[in-house]
Amino acid sequence: MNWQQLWLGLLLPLTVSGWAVGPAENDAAVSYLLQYGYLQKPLEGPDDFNPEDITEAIRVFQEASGLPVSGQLDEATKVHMKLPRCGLEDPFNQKTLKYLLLGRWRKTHLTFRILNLPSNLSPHVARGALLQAFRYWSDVAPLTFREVKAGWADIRLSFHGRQSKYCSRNFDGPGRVLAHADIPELGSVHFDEDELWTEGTYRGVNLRIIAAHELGHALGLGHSWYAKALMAPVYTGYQPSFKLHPDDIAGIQALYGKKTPEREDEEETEVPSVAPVPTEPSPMPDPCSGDLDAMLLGPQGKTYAFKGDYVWTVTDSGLGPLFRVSALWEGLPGNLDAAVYSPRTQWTHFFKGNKVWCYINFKLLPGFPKKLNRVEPNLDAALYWPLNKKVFLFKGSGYWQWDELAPTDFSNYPKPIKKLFTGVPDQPSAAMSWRDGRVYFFKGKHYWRLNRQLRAEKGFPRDIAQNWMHCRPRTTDSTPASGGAIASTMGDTLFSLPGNITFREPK
Ligand SMILES: [Ca+2]
Ligand SMILES: [Ca+2]
Ligand SMILES: [Zn+2]
Ligand SMILES: [Zn+2]
Repeated sequence: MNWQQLWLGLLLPLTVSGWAVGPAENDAAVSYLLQYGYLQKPLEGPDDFNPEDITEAIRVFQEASGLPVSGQLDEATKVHMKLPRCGLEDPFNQKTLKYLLLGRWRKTHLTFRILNLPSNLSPHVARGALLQAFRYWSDVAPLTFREVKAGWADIRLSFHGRQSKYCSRNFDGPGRVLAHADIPELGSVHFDEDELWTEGTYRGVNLRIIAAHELGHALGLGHSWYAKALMAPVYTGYQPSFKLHPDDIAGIQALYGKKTPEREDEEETEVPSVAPVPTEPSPMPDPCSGDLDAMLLGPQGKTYAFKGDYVWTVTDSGLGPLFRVSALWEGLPGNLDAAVYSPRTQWTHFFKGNKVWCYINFKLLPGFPKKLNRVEPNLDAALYWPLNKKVFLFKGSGYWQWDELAPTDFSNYPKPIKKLFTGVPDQPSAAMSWRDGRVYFFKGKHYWRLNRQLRAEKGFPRDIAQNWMHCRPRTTDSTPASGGAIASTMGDTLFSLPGNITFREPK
């Protein structure tokens, strides 16, 4: 028996009054309840819905929508299900009925990039609406948002149609779903290109209000029970004097705290919120450039890539956001020479100039940084080799082998890299042993994979950007024009959004 028969056969007797809808409408209602998280598909059995669950789902939906609670698919409920809304689910906070928190950025100074603009609104007006959307949140919480016109940004706004190569969620043409966004710390905010985006009029869909709602998600808020809240799932239309609802404000302040007067002064100066370092940060690197200072297979098997003042994680499905190095490892400078984690000791060593830092997880061990004195300063790279449980340090054409737990006689070092590692370049920019038990060397835009005999495998070097950083091959016209011009191609092409592109593990 399929669910439709179940619905008609079992639910009908429970909902006799006013039940004059056809199967197509039931169908639409159930898929709505499923899509927005009111109804869960049972794990086993195809589409085997319990009619009581459907009634309960309708009841919750009616309550959340401020409708008379009947548990029946009445006219008001059907109309409400057709209202334009956000594409995200409604897993409301059923305990407190307050705002729901979905995640949080570990920093409060965020960058954003507008990758393209809607075609029916003047770029100037559209940009103004998007910038104001950020302002609603930065007015009530100690958050700052800085626009970047190129390279990586924490929050990336773009418009796409029914399908996008760069997004796993489809849009549905004009009406219904208007936009969707990722929760922290992913940062994608997408608008349905097929809507009539407007500003300052009751016609169409107000870009500013929808953008503010989606930014709420991007900052970590879920949907609110309060129909008047910005974070309510349904779009209630243009409001000339739009303001955040107290529930929206309470939600964002639960995540990031209240905006204090002192912090207000800082807003323009972009002071890093965590572990300020005295120097200005270097520009955010583009992970797709392929250039690296260091690579690290850290605790819990996490892969970190370092460049300049920034570090990001590399996963099978995409890249994590870029963090200041000092935001993760307190007291650690950027522009590192080398990094290595040893599962044997749990120590992570970082090298820069003539200094070495040692952390366990993200905690600096007492007495560090220390001066490097038995190996040369300005190392190129470092790796841990699980087969002999030693740390290897590289500089120029030479290497040192170091036992972390025993006094090491370095008098025979450095030895030529080529004596132990075959087919790899001198002066690597980074090196590591990875989860697959292989050793990797990185230099410039290329990397080499070594077999267990430490010999570079056939088919290498390969491209770091494509195989590690999830970047698509660059084309000359893939960067959107800056200055508010409408870009015809999605700037997203330079970045693969997590979850959308299958990771080709380096072979
Ligand atoms: Ca739509
Ligand atoms: Ca290096
Ligand atoms: Zn939403
Ligand atoms: Zn999308």
